[in-house]
Amino acid sequence: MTVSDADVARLAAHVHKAQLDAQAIPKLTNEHPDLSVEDGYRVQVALQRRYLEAGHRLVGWKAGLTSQAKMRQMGVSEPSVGFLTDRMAVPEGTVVETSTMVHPRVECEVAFVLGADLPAKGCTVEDVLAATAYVVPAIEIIDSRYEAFKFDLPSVIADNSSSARFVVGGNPTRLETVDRTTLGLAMVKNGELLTTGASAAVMGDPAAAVALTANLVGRLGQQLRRGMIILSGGITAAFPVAPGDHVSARFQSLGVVDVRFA
Ligand code: OOG
Ligand code: MG
Repeated sequence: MTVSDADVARLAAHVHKAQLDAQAIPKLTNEHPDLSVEDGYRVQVALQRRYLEAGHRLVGWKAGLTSQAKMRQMGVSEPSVGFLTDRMAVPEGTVVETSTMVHPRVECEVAFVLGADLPAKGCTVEDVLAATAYVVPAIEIIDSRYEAFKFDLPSVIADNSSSARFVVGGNPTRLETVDRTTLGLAMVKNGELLTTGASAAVMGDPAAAVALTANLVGRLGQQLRRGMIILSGGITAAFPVAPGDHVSARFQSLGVVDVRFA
């Protein structure tokens, strides 16, 4: 059964409402078992259009499921991408209201800020290195709109790869001054160490995840542009957060980024 344009529009409206209301819905493939990865992206593009029409601005993109830890946790074996808007960006120091999300989780990532456009096709790690102005440490706050945080690849793509909020902080750092494959990370919640990791967990080199994002976004007819921020994917598994929590990502060389929840 093919997924019509009318189905895509209806599914995008359904996911959009779940995002705005912070209400869990069944994953889309329950109702549309034939929903393909490509259909998932059709829904995501329609969802993006709805946000832009409501006045939100596109500020970047994220790679999802780029580490073994994330793939294992979510039971999905392929990366995905999602778009980032100005309203998802949380300034460091603000307190994030968990009640605006269904079941938020945090993950630590290396964020790339682009000083030049990336090619939409055939993008390589070398292209990413040449186009990156600097990197900063980031905490991504993800929130699946699906019941019990359970999904498959087409469904999670339709839900914008669980994008919800993101916080960047620390020290803007030139990429050539760090070893992209060994950068260490400690993730701390309420003063206690949750886990540790290294940047190599993301495809051996987070810049490879940015190149992959450029190519996937290119297939949507869009492009990673100068000035955009690109989240390269969670290094470790994601952890749930609750009101009162304080989470820090302490990155070797890149510094610390913090977020609090209410
Ligand atoms: C999908 C989004 C994954 C990452 O960094 O791997 C993601 C999910 O796990 O809900 O943002
Ligand atoms: Mg992420």
